[in-house]
Amino acid sequence: MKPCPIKSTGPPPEASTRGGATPYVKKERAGFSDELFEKTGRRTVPYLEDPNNPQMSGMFESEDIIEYLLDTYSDRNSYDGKALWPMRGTFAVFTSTLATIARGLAGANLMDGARTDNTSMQPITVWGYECSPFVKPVRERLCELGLPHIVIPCSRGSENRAKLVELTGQQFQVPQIDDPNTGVGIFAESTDIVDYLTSTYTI
Ligand SMILES: N[C@@H](CCC(=O)N[C@@H](CS)C(=O)NCC(=O)O)C(=O)O
Repeated sequence: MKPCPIKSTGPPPEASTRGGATPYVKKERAGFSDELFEKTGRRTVPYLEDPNNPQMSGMFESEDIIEYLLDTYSDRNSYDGKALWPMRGTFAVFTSTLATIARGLAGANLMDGARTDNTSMQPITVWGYECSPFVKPVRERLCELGLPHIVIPCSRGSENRAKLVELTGQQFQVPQIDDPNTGVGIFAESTDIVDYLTSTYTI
């Protein structure tokens, strides 16, 4: 496990034990961090579980996760794996860290006023794709509010794009969200979505 380049701004770690024997360092974190800790004894992310593959018991290391996803969900003979080098290893961590710093560590901490029952909400569906500058602020705000969410990836070439168009009857555009907690219905425009999430899920 590599140390996260982004340091926590939370309170200092507090020692705790799990199972009465092994000492773990318990850090006070928001959102689902406690659930992850109870389940695995760790608080590092990413952590992957795959309900499509019950044999896979859970995975922490980002490189292992990428390998697992490529092995399980791609035809590795159909492309040159070396071409993925910018997405992997030190280069990927370095460039991702630059992006995170440029975004002011958005999404790293729970925002003031976030409702304490946010983690109990039904997952909000977000249609988007990772590199979209309009999707990013929405996902950051979901993290800052501690809201569970499901991302439907709509990268170019994905059939999810046609599904979104069919659902909305409008020209393709992301981000869009659907919030089953309020029944507001699917809607677009990143600034409207961020405003909606903030006003609905803060006190
Ligand atoms: N004003 C919109 C702009 C949304 C937008 O332009 N989204 C781009 C993604 S960055 C998009 O959906 N482009 C169409 C495409 O990817 O085919 C917002 O703030 O949400």
